Amino acid sequence: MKFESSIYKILFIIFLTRILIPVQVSSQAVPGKDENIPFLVTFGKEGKVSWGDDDFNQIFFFSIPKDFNQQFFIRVFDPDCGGEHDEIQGDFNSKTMFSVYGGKGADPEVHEESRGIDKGLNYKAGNLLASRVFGTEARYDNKYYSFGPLNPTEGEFNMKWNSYIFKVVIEGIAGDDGNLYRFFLSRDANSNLAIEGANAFTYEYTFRMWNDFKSIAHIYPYIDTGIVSIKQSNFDWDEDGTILVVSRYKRGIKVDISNEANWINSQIPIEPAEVNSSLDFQFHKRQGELVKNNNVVIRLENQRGDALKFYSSPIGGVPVYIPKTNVSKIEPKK
Ligand SMILES: [Ca+2]
Ligand SMILES: [Ca+2]
Ligand SMILES: [Ca+2]
Ligand SMILES: [Ca+2]
Repeated sequence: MKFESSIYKILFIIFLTRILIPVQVSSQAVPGKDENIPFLVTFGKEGKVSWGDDDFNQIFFFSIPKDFNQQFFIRVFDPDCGGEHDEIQGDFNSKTMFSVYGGKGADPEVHEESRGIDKGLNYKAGNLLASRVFGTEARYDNKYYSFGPLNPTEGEFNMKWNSYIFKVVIEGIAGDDGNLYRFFLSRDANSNLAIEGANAFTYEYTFRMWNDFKSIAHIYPYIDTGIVSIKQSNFDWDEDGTILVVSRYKRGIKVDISNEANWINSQIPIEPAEVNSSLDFQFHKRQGELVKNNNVVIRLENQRGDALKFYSSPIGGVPVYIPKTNVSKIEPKK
């Protein structure tokens, strides 16, 4: 019996390890685990904005904590545009350029142009560390390509976050098809091994919704000190259900939504209780007739017009609404 119980213990520990480790590892996936977004998307520049990408480029930032002193890799899943996952228009003819930048100019907190949201500014600021153009390539279809090895100190150091910042610019340089892809920030070239304390963020998010009714996508903007209101803008939502804002304070505020190839914006007040935490923007799909292959763009700015970041792993965790009625419920019984 004793022997049996120790076997069960070992099995139980293996079971726990299997469950716990992927949770930690997947936090380095971009889009992140809590976002429940299947893919990022970038169309070739000859495409139509009505397919859901307003500017044919996307910019993501990766932060590596200062105390991590090994080489790392930025892995791209399905970087090609063809075969599985991608959105065809006629024949597959899109070419997508992925470029990794570091050094002075890369950090968007210091260099505003690096954010890539003010048209005409040089979003390619920084040192080009690696670049590759992908067309239709069976070799990378449904597979990873790894940029690197990269040294953390090749990034631009950010004092506030005590991290090195890297930037990846994704451009649809030719064709009209949609390239769908994801990232994983890894310690290893050939597998997904998370870097503890690392994160990823963007200022303008262009992504694909799931092709079902039940999946809810999330993005998690961080509310920094001094923010009293924000303006959300969304593009080409195809009137696909509702976009809700949830926080510790908000049960779910509906925001104004776009339809076909238009930007719609609205203001959302921010309460002091929401500062220094993340908001949860929830994307709920319309029921009835399925809106297929819905690509959407979202961006936010604060009351001063500064863009807000969306983190793949929400800072402070996923916010949970605290109902005010609970306050009276926990009053002691008479
Ligand atoms: Ca593919
Ligand atoms: Ca095409
Ligand atoms: Ca792809
Ligand atoms: Ca759309």
